[in-house]
Amino acid sequence: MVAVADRLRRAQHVCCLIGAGISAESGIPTFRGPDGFWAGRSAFDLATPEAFARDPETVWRFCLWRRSQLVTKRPNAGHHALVAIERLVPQFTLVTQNVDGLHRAAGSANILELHGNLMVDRCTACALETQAATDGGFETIPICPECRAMMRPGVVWFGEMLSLDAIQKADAAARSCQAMLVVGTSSVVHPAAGLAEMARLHGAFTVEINPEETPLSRIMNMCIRMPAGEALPAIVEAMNSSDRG
Ligand code: BV8
Ligand code: ZN
Repeated sequence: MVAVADRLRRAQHVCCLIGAGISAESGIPTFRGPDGFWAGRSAFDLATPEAFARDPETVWRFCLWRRSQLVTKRPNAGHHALVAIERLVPQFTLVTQNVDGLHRAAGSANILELHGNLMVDRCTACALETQAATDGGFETIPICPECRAMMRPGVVWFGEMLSLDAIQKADAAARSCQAMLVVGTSSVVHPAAGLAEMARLHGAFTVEINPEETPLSRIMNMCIRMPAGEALPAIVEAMNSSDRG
C-alpha cells in the first residue's frame, strides 16, 4: 500500500474509475457476480431502450425493486476512503459506473456518474427530471407531473449514449491524471473500461483494486487482490503516515 500511497501523494491529479464492487460491502449486489443483478436475468430484457419499449412494466419492476433495496443502504469504508483521498490530493476526479448515489452520500465532491442515477426519473416525452421517492411507492410507475407521460429511470441503458459532458470530462481526466485507481469493476462495459486504457496510454500509474482478475489486469502497473473496503482505507492510512514522516 505504501507504494500506491506514494504514487498518489506525488500525483497532481488522481482519477478513480469505480464499479459495482465498491458497493458490494454496502450490501448491494454487483451485476455479473454469482448473486449479481444479471444472474438469471438478461441485461437485454431489463436494461435496453428496446426492452423498455417492448415491456416498460418489467423494466420498471426491476428498477423499482432495486430502489426498494437501495434506500436502506449506506456508504461503506471504501466510499469514505475515496472522500479522504479526494481531500489529500490537489486534483481528484471520481468516475463512477455506479447508479446507487453512495459516493454523494459519503461526501465525494467531484463525481462523474457515467451511467446515470437510479434515483432519478426522466420523462419519456418532455425530458423533465425528478428525484424518485425514497419512502415507498415502489409499486407504481412514475408519471410526469408536467405532461402526464410515463417516466423512465434516469440510467444509461445498453445501446444508449452516455452524457457527452460526463464522458468528455472523464476522458480528459483519464488523459491528464498521473495515477488512476480502477476499483471494483469487471472492466467489460465500454466506453467506461476504455478510460483505464486511456490513462495507461498517457503514462498514469494504474492500480486495479479487485479480489478477481479482469480483462484489464494485464495492463495495470499494480493489482491489489483485496476488497475495496479494506484496500482503500489501508491506502489512506499509508498516505497519512507518509505525511507524519
Ligand atoms: C454506448 C444500466 C454507444 C444502468 C449499464 C465497445 C466495445 C465493446 C462493447 C461496446 C463498445 N461500445 C459500446 C458497447 C456496447 C455496450 C457494452 O459495453 N457492452 C458490453 C457489455 C459488451 N456499451 C453500451 O451500450 C454503452 N453505450 O457505448 O453507446 C452508442 C453509440 C452510438 C449510438 C448509440 C450508442 C452503455 C453502457 C452503460 C450500460 N448500462 N447499466 C443500470 O441498470 O444499472 S452497465 C452495467 O454494467 C452497470 O450499470 C455497471 O455500471 C456496469 C459495469 O459493471 P461493473 O460495475 O463492472 O460491475 P460487475 O458486476 O460487472 O463487476 C463487479 C466487479 O467488482 C467484479 O470484477 C468483482 O470481482 C468486483 N468486486 C466484487 N466485490 C468487490 C469487488 N471489487 C472490490 N471490492 C469488493 N468488495
Ligand atoms: Zn413530461
